[in-house]
Amino acid sequence: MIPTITAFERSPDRGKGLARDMRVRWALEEAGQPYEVRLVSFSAMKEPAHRALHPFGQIPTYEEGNLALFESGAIVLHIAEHHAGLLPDEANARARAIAWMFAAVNTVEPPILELQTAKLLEGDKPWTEQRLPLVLDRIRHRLGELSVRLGDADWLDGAFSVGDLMMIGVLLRLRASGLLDEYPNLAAYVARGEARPAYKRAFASQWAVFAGSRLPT
Ligand code: GTB
Repeated sequence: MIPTITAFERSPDRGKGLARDMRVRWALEEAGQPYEVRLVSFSAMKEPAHRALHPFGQIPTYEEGNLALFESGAIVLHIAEHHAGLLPDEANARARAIAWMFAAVNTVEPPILELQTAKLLEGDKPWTEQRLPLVLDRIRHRLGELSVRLGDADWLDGAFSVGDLMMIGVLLRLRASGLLDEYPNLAAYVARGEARPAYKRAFASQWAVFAGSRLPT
C-alpha cells in the first residue's frame, strides 16, 4: 500500500526543505518506499477534514490503509520500524537510536524553535533585544554538548540511523543563523546527511513543489 503524506501547498521556506514533511520524505526515500503527497493550504489545514488526521491542524500527516498518523517523529519511527536500514537490528542499539530521535525533537529542537519564534514572530517586540542573546546561549550550550558527543564520528551511534535523520533534520533549521558553522564537526555531520542520495531525492521532491508553485499562472 502506497502511503500518502501531507505537505504545505506553499511552504514559507520557499523550497529550502525546512518544513517537517522533509523528515518524512527523507525517511521514505531511505526506506525505498514510494509515497504520494497531498498538498494542503493553510486554510485547508484548519478544516475538519484535515483536523480529523491532525488534531492541531498542521502538516505532516501520514495515511496508509487504516492508519492515520501525525507528528513527524512518530511518522518517521513508524517508517523505520517497518523498513530495513533505518534502525539497528540489535535491541539495545535500536533503543539508543530511538533515544537520539527523542533527543533531537525534545532536547535540541526546543531552543531552535525559540530562536525562530524570537526572530520571526516576536522580532518587533521590545524584549527581543534582551531575549535573543539568551536564546542563542541556550542553543550554543546544546550544540556544544552535541559536538563533544559526536566528536570525529560520522554518525551519533555507529551506522546512520533514524536518530541521525531526525537530528540532522533539526540542525538544518540553524543553517541560516550561522550557528552551525561555529561547530565544524556538526556542520560536517549535517553535510554528510545532505549528501545521502535519499536526502537529495527528498529535497528535490519538496523543491519541485515550490518551483511549480512559483510558475506564472
Ligand atoms: N511537532 C509537530 C511535528 O513534528 O510534526 C510539529 C508540526 C508543525 O509544526 N508543522 C508546521 C505547520 O503545519 C509545519 S513545519 N504549521 C502550520 C500551522 O501550524 O498552522 C514548521 C515549519 C514551518 C515553516 C518553516 N519554514 O518556513 O522554514 C519551517 C518549519
